[in-house]
Amino acid sequence: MRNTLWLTGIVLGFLLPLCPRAQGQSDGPAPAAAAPAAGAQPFDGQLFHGRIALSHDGNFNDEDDWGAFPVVIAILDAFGVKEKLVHIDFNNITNYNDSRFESEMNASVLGAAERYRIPSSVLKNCRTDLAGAIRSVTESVNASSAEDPLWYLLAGPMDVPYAGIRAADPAKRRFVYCLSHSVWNDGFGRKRPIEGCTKRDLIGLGIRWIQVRPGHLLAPSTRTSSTPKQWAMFQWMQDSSDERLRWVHSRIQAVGRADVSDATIAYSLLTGDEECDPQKLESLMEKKRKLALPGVRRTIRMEAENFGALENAAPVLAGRAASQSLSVRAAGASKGAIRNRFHEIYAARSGRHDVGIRYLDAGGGAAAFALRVNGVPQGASWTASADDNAWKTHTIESVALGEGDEIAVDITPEGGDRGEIDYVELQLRSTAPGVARPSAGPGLAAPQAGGPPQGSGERQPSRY
Ligand SMILES: [Ca+2]
Ligand SMILES: [Ca+2]
Ligand SMILES: [Ca+2]
Repeated sequence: MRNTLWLTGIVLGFLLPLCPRAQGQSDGPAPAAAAPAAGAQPFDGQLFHGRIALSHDGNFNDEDDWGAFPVVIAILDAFGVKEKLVHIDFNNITNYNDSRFESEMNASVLGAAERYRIPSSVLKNCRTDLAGAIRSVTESVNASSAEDPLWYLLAGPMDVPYAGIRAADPAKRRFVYCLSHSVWNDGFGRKRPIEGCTKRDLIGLGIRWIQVRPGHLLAPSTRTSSTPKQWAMFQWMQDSSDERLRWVHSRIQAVGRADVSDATIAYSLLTGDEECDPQKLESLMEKKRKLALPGVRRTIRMEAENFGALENAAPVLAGRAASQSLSVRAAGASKGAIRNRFHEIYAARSGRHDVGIRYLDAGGGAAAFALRVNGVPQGASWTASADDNAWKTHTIESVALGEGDEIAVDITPEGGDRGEIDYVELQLRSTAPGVARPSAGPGLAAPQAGGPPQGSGERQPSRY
């Protein structure tokens, strides 16, 4: 075992470039100004815009991908977009391996590919052909354009995606959207047995990062088991007349608990709904109900730690107190800022938003904050002067914001209060009149242009 690990380490040393350890001090240039406007609307209920790539572990640490991977493929099948798959890397924990985990993951991937007719040419097993997996990522990125973006669903650690994207043409990377839901996969969080790249490393390469909420509703379980009542939420799958779904259920059972939270990324990509649950999967896969189009998302949370440029500011592991467990703090006593281009999926391309900035009022000083859009100050600046060490939201109402605009928050530390931001959350008030929206397909709800937006239901911001 030790020899195997040692050998693996040698091989990986050649294949995987070292990640820069700069945790956001200055992550390269801000994302490019030009925006492929259509790229922000991946799916209109009928047509999918671009190509899909998947990244999964499953060979170490956690069994969940054995069940989640087949569910992802079943979701893509149910939406009729599985032909858009161009790349799948799996078993992608590169510096450790458990051979029992590896063979279970192989069974899930190969079994899903056979049942759902996924061509073997897109399957890249990182255990047997790591170089080929990385090359496939690079080729998928290089084939990207505004007309044909790549949607890369990251359900494992960042190392293989990083290696593949880093080797790709820098000019193509902005047509790549990386979606992730897990702090652990993102390279942060509680004790990780593996060390590797973080999402900051990927963001530094110039891709567009889309943070998906964790997907707890798809994981009715503890870390090791589910109760009979929790398993019952997936009973419809075991009882299905579709042999494929019964097999998917058997793969979830192999995990030992009902945790398919990785699948929340695919559901979110195709619906704009970040709160998938077993009932919604049943409606989609078993009852085959047409879903309402997401229209325009009313609430969009942009994590501070995902901003393209962190100037004199760095991510801080803040635990449960912060959304996605991370916040951003000025790196020293001098002024800092976070800046990002607005490229979120299913967002209004132009509209007015109430912009809420979640910040910590740390003791020992009154840090000051200010919001700018395209360099223009929005509302008045404010200070964290109560010194009660509480997280608060400062809202600036009715800010005009469109696709590609640059959102910035300036941070001015004072004394012991360095100025700390968790996220920037947008609440849509109205879309701009005359904004073109895609037309609805048969049986789908038509999204509205102008006036109050349609949506898949207002989602209250939640702590997670
Ligand atoms: Ca995973
Ligand atoms: Ca303070
Ligand atoms: Ca955060």
